[in-house]
Amino acid sequence: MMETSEIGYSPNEDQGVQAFIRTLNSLRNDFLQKIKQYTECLREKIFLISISSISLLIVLFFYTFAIYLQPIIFVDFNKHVMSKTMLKPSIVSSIQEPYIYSKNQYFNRTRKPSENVIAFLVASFAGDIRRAYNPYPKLGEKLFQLDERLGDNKITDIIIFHTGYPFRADITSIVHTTARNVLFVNVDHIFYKFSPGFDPHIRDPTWTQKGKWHYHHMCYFWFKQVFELKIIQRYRYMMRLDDDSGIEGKWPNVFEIIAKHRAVYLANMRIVDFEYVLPGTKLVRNLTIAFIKTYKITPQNPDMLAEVFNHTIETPGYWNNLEVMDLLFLRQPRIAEFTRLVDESMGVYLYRWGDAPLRFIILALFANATQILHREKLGLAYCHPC
Ligand SMILES: Nc1nc2c(ncn2[C@@H]2O[C@H](COP(=O)(O)OP(=O)(O)O)[C@@H](O)[C@H]2O)c(=O)[nH]1
Ligand SMILES: [Mg+2]
Repeated sequence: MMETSEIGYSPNEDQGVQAFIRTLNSLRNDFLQKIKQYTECLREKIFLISISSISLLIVLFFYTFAIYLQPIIFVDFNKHVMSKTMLKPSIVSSIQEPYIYSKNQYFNRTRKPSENVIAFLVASFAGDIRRAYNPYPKLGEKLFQLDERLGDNKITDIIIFHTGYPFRADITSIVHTTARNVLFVNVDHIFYKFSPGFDPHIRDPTWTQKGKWHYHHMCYFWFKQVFELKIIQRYRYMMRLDDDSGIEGKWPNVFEIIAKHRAVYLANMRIVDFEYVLPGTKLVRNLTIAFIKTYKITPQNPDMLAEVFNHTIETPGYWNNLEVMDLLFLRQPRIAEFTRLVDESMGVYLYRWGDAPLRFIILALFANATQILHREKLGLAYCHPC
């Protein structure tokens, strides 16, 4: 038998093996070359993907902070203005006010809320104010007058914001007085709050009515807190009427008039707060300037704004014991920012900045002349005190 190894030494086969090895080598080189190219290509891709991801993360990071962080202005009243950032507060509460009682509940019926609302604020006969009185009998008269005098077909809901609680007899009397739905909304959980950082013990107010800080709480309520209540989010226009104010003669449906004119506010007559009566009133000007500069606001009503700055001792306002407001307009973010700034300055409690001059400034900044209707020009009569 022949040995296999002997056959392998034929010269032809040797050449074949070498050719085979060459092919193998060239295949290996090709393969390595391709792997190298592929790795380089992959490295480039990974590099690009990393760059894109990092950019995306950076964009996301700043976007998130743009939403949650924003400038806050510190106004020291020596006219020094600084900017800083802090968390944005939520304007619209998602928590229903804890104690609400409605005429619908009283009669055990359901009825949809109206489009607009008429709101009162009253204290209860509780003795927590210097001259405690029962506001409900007089309020009943006002509601009766509204049914008689306001041409809205008696469909607009009434909200009575109250501290303390009406007695059962007061509720019964009110719900039988008017054809409208009435909601009694207790506001004890917010009414007695102060601007953050304000210390009510160590300071005395520049103005007192009813109780040490009661008037300030009232201003704070109508300037800021009322717009944060969940119950008013369902309404478009809100008429505010104080319990010592009333409409006289026949009034048309003012809500419809505002809507028709695309207005945002029905103003009562103009009044002024005097610096010598309320020291610190005019400091609101520094805050307004700081706000305009920081937020690059173009005032919509320059003439009106000039009125805020043109008098040495007077700060103007519309006497808002009667007013009709577009709630959508007043809840816009820029106005919420202004409100936040006023809150942080503590001006309502330090200097008794009233809700009337503050509202006037907001209107001067954000509403043009055609968006403000005037009660007197519409020939609508009213009384206060009455
Ligand atoms: N719950 C409550 N309501 C108040 C208080 N002070 C004023 N109000 C209400 O806020 C509205 C305006 O008050 P008012 O004393 O007439 O203010 P003025 O006309 O600016 O002097 C009225 O409807 C009052 O019933 C208070 O301390 N507590
Ligand atoms: Mg009054």
